[in-house]
Amino acid sequence: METAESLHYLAKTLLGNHRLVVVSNAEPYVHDQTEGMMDYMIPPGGVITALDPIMRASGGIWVAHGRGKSDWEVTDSDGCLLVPPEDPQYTLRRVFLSRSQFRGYYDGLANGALWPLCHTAFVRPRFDEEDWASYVTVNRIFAEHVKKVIGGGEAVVLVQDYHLALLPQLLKEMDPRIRVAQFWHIPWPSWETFRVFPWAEELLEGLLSSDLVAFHTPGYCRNFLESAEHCAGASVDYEQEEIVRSDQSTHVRAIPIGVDVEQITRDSQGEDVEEKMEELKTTLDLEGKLVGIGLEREDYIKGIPERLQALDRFFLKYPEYRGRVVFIQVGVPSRSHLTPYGQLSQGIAVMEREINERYGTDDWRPIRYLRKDLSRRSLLALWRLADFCIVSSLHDGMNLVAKEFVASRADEDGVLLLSSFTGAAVELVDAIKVNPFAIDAFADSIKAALTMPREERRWRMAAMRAVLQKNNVYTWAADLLVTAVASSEERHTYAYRGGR
Ligand code: GDG
Repeated sequence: METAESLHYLAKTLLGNHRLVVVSNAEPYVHDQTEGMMDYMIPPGGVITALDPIMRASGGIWVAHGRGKSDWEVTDSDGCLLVPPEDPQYTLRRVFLSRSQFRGYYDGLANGALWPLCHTAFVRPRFDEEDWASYVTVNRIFAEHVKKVIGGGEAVVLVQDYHLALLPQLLKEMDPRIRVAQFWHIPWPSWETFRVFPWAEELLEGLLSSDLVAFHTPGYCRNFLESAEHCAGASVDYEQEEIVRSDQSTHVRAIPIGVDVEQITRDSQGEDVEEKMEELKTTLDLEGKLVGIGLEREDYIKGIPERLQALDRFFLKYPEYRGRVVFIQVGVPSRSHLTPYGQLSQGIAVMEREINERYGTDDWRPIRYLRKDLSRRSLLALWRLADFCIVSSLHDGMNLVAKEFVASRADEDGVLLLSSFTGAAVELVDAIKVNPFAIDAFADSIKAALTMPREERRWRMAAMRAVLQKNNVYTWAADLLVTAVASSEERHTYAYRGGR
């Protein structure tokens, strides 16, 4: 099992004289004022947790879009600052994007087209020429920044996610010696779905310039290999998971992201979390109740309406649980200015009200919906209070919430109901699998979770915790780095030999 320290050592040894550059849309530190004083926050999420230690180890450079209100007050004229702010160890270089560039590239192409295209959630992608033009422009802007930070030296560049698919090609065109790996955090669709994307070939061109393209699961890798074959006419070696075009080869690998299990286990047992649990029991009226939890960004891929439908069916079919079960749903507002997200939010509010009116009584409300971003401490407290946690995504690259819930349960109790359509389901085989589209069976699974004997809950949770310990977030970062370096070495040897 890797640790932050072993990763630190590995990064130093492996990188040698190479600069490490991470490029992502989201930045690891966001600056804003709190009560008139300069302050910053670390946005939640696995990518930052995983990559921050390698960056600290290598003293590398992280290039990301600066979105904080006070971001530009703390940077130098190149948009750079040293982070973490109290203990500077690496450079964050902020990319400035105009409002219209951001709207076209991020809201339009990334979240209005690629996000629904890659997830099977039956939301129609929106393809707009102007959004594509912004996407191309912004990818070029990012490439210029990376070029400046590398300054002609040797570098390993880890590109993150679907916002920056053209970056590998742009970087290789600037300097073929740059080693590039792309990690795609969301699913890759079947080639028959992907081929409707009007710029399918251009997007693949961009990605196939990488030495390595990595995904969370072997299924997404397979889809990507097939897309390269059918949509870009590449020659694919399925056994070696390698794509060959002219004199270049690209490795494709499944490198599933993990969480920092040790840290979450420690934090979740802290006194502050226990105090929070007591507070929540009172404020949410949970004393003597069976508690369920759901927690995510309000996104149509997360299956929140389907979950509410299943709870509705559960209270209808199993009236003996009325008055005894409280389901807490945390829905963090997300992308709410985009039409499908606004509609989702309104639909959820209606469902919540209807269920509470249908079954609720003067002293019992079945659904407690918290529409806000909670503190880490509150999240841990809620997971620990839960008798069951539901992750019912219609489709999800990995889903870190499922893993974090398991990591927070050092008591080896609590039941995870997990959608079969998440990347996490490939590893967490001891969760109760649910199909969020099959409402009646989903309702029965909630009943099964509530009646599961303690011994079964214990062995299932213990088995899932063992899986998480074996493949934690540092293992992910180490695998990504090792595979990126190995892939680029092979590609260079291959090009040197003039291809096959
Ligand atoms: C994408 C892919 C893939 C949530 N609410 C609050 C909060 N969170 C934290 C969770 C978790 C993170 O946000 C969400 O991560 P997920 O993986 O569940 O989902 P996406 O945002 O869709 O992430 C996904 C991931 O990339 C990584 O590759 O797993 O499939 O879609 O860490 O704990 N954190 C705080 N307050 C909240 O209210 N502090």
